[in-house]
Amino acid sequence: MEMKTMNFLKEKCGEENYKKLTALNNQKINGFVTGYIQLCNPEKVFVRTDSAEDALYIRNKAIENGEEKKLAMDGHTVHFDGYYDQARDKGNTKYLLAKGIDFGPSIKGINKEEGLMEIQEYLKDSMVGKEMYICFFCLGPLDSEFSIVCAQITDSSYVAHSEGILYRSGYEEFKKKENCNDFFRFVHSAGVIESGVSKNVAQRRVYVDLQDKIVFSTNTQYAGNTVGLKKLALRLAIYQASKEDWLAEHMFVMGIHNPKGRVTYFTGAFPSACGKTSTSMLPGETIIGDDIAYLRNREGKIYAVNVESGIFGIIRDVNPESDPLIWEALTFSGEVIFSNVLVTEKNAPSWLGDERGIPEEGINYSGEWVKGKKDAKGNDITSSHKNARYTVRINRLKNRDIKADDPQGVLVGGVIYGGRDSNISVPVQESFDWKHGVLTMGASLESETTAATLGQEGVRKFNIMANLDFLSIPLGKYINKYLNFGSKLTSAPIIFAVNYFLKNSNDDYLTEKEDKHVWIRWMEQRIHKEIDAIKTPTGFIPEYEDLKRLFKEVLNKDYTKEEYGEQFTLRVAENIAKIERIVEVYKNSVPDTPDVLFKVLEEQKQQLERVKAEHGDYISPEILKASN
Ligand code: SPV
Ligand code: MN
Repeated sequence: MEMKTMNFLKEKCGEENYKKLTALNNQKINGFVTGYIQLCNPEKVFVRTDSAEDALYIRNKAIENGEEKKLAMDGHTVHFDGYYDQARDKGNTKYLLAKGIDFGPSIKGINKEEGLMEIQEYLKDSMVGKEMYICFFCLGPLDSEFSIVCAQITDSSYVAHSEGILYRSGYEEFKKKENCNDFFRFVHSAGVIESGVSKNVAQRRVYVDLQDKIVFSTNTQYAGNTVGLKKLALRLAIYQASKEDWLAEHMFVMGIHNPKGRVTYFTGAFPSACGKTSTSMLPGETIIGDDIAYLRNREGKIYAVNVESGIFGIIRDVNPESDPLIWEALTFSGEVIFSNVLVTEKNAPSWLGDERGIPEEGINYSGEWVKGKKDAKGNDITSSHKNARYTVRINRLKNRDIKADDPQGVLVGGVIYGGRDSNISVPVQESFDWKHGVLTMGASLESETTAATLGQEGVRKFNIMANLDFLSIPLGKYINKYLNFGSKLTSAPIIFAVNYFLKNSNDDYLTEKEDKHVWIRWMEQRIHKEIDAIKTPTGFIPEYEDLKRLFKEVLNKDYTKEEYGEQFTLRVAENIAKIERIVEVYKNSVPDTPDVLFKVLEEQKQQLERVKAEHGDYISPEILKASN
C-alpha cells in the first residue's frame, strides 16, 4: 500500500480497526475501503472480524443509535423502516449497463456512466457524522466450491447486525484466500436520517454493476434493498452462474423424512410471501435454508447449499398452530430483530395473525398508532405491516438439518415450483421430465403479487422460476441455461409444481395451510417410485387412496373423496388461457425465447383441447384416471 493511503486509512480507522483491515493483506479491499471512506466521509470506521465481540459491538451500536430498540424479552430488538420504505423497490433497482446492452423489457437497466454518476452523487458525504461498518461474509458454507466471499460497507448498524445473523462470517475466509480479488462488494448508505428513518426515499436507488461485481444502495433501510448479501448478491450470483456451470436460485433447501428414516432433499422456488419459508420449516422435517440456494452438478447429480445462515421471514400469520417451530424461536429469549411489527405497551412485538388479538394502540412503522389510524391518503394503517419480518439464525430452529453447513451440499431429489394461483393449477403435480418441468412449471410460473414488493397486491404476474425480480441475464438465456444444466445430468431431480392458494367459485380456499405437508410427502414417495399417479395433460396427479393414507399419517385428518375431487379437477379453460398468456409474454417481451418453449406449451395446449372436446371444461380426477 502506498504510504499516503496507509496514513489516510490509519487516521480514519484508528489503530485497532486499521490493524484488522490490513491483516487481511488484500490490496483490492484496501483500495475499496479507501475509496468509499473518501467519498462517503464517515466520522468513524469500524471493521468487523469474525469475533463475537465485534458482532456484539455492532448490535450495541444499533441500540445506542436508535436503529433498533430493545424489547422486553432478552435478545429481542425492533427496527422500523420508513412508512414508504417497507418492501423491495423493483422500480428503482437497475443494472448499470454499457451502451448498447439490453436485457429485454422485463429487466431494468440504466446507462452505466449515468447511473454511476447519479449514485456517487447520492453517496458523496452520505456518512458525515456517522460510523461506517466494514463487514466480511461468506455466501454458502465455509471452505466450499459453492461459496463466494463478500465485503459490505454500510452506515447502518441495523444492516450490519442483520447480516451478522443472516450470513456466515467471512473475515477469516478472506485471509485464507490470500489477496483474492474476486469477491462481491456492496456499498450502502441509508442517506439522511430523520426521526430514525431514511428521509429521501424519493431518491432510493439500488444499482447493480455486474462486471465489477458491486452493488450500490442508498436512501433506503428496508433489508431487501440494503442487506447486500441477500437479493443484491443473488443478482450478482445469477450473472456469475450463467458464465460458469451452476444455478443461483430463489429456493429453499429442506430434508423430507419418511417414517422409516429415509431423508430426501428438496429445493423449492416460490415468489415472496407464497409459502416458501413455511414449507421449509414443516415440523418433523428438517430445514437447510428458506430463501436462496446455489445448485451445482456433481457427477451427474444436483447438489445444493443454502447461501445464508439465517432467516428474514414474513411474520404475518406466524402462530403456534401453523408454524410451531418459528413461533418458539420468536417467543423465547434469544437474538431476534423484529422489523415493522407493532410494539405494545408491554414492550412486546405484536403482528397480524399471531392469534393474540390486535392491541388498541402501540408504536409501529407510522409512529404512535391507535386502532383506526389512517395515513395521509386516508388508507387504514394496519397495526403491524403486512411485510413485517423477523431476522433469526437458523440454528434457533430445533429442526435444523445436520447437513446445513456441509461444504459438499446435499443431493437434490426434487425441485418444486409454486405460486399464488387462485383458479388454475391443482395443489400438486409432477412434471413428465426435466424439460417439461422447466418449461411448463418454472418458466411458466405466474403468481398474484403480495406486500413483499412495492405496488398493488393481488395482480397476477408472470414470474419465471419465482426469480424474475432478481434476474440479471436475458430470460431466454436463463431458460437455455436451465435446459443445458439438465441435459448434463445423469440422474435429474423430479420437478413438481404446487399451488397452496386454489379457491372455489365462492372465493374460499380449497386447501388448508398444513396440507402442504401431505403434498411434499407424496412427492417424496413419487421420487422413490413407491406409488403410482394419474397422467393428465399438465402432469401426473396423485391417486385418491395415496392422499387419503398420507392425510391420516401426516396430519391425522380424514380426507374425503369430495375434497379430492374439487382440488384435483382439471380446469381446462383456465389452463389453456394461462398457456396463451405465457406464450404472449414470451412472444412480446422475450426476444431470445428458445423455440422449444413454444413447442412444449403448444403440445400441452393441444392435449388440453383434446380432453376438452371429449370431457368438457372441468374434468374430475376419476375421469382422468379412467382415460389413463
Ligand atoms: C423476498 O421478498 O423474497 C424476501 C425478502 O426474501 S427480501 O429481502 O425483501 O427479498
Ligand atoms: Mn425471497
